Formats: sequence, structure tokens, C-alpha cells
Amino acid sequence: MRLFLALELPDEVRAALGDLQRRLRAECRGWRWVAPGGIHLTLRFLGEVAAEDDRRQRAAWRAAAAAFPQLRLRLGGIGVCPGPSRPRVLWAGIEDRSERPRLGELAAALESAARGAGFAPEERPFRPHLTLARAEREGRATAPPAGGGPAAAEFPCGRVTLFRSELLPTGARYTVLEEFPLAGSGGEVG
Ligand code: 2AM
Repeated sequence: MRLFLALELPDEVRAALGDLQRRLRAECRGWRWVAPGGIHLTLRFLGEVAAEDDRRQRAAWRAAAAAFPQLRLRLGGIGVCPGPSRPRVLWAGIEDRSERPRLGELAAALESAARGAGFAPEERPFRPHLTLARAEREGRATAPPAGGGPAAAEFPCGRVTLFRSELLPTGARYTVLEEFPLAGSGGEVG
């Protein structure tokens, strides 16, 4: 199974991102748009995991989440990576003045749990982003001007979610396998 750990977004935040996608779709060509219901914030990509290892690892994810206080975030501006001349991914960020630094701490706590569970270290730095679209062909998509993101209120994040990702011809299908509440939370997302 292909697995990853992520934060789910409250419905109103996904709706704001869906509105943003509609606006960008009119301005930008050459993108495959992610269904708003599937937009999430990846904290740790796990990759292929055997079912028996997954069962064992879940205790580590549960413990790491339970030790980390819940946080509040706010959507930030949009951008593309790796850069505007050859955009591959179009994303919305997390506002710097929200609890974004704590998001890095949560990802680091999960990274540490992952290493404890036997995963090879993640070499790439953690760059929190919400993927809105992927280029149909690399280098052919038009990038929107960076900056202004969706207007949206601060939202609470109360749990880490373990997702299964299946790569289908119609796009990725994400399935929630288990939710791990953060400290001081009933596990709510909003
Ligand atoms: P992306 O949104 O930037 O594509 C499920 O595929 C999630 O895991 C997505 O959020 C995706 O990031 C991320 N992901 C997929 N493959 C990955 C990899 N090899 N390393 C890190 N993250 C990955």
C-alpha cells in the first residue's frame, strides 16, 4: 500500500480552495486540477508499506500525534514549483504569521517517529503546501502571478490522518485509514 500522513482541511477551507481553483482555471492553461475534496497537507510521505508493517507503525503515529498540541493555521499565497519557467505543481501555502513554524515541528516529530519505525530519512526539506493542480505536461502549463491566495479564516487542525493513495488512470484516490488526535483535541478538523 502507498501511504502518507497528512492534515485534512475543514470543509470551508476546501470550498475556498475550490473557488480559487475556478478563478485560476480561467487564467491558466495546461493544468490537471485536483478535486477540492482531496486537497490535504502532507506531513510525511511513507511510500510502499506492507500491511503487517502498517499495523505496527500506527502505534508510532498515534503516540507522536498525542504528544503534539493541536494547532491553528491560515491559508497563504499561491505559487508554483520548481519555478515559473517550468511549473510542475501549483500550490497554496500556509500563512507565515499563523502557526506555520509549529507545522514544521509536527512534521519533524513524525519524521522522528518514522525513523524509529525503520523508515529511511526523508532527504527533502519539509515545505508545507496544498497541491491545487499538476501540469499536464512539464514546462507547458502557464503559471499564475505568485501571491494572493484565497481569503479564508484561521482553522483548527486537531488530528493527523493516515491516508492510502491509489494511482488510478483517472487520478489519485485517497482513502482515510486512521485518524490520530493531537493533544488537547477531540480530533476535530474544524
Ligand atoms: P504533492 O502534493 O506535492 O504531489 C500523496 O501522493 C501525497 O504525498 C501528495 O501530497 C504528494 O505531494 C505527496 N508525495 C507523493 N510522492 C511523494 C514523494 N516521493 N515524496 C514526498 N511526498 C510525496
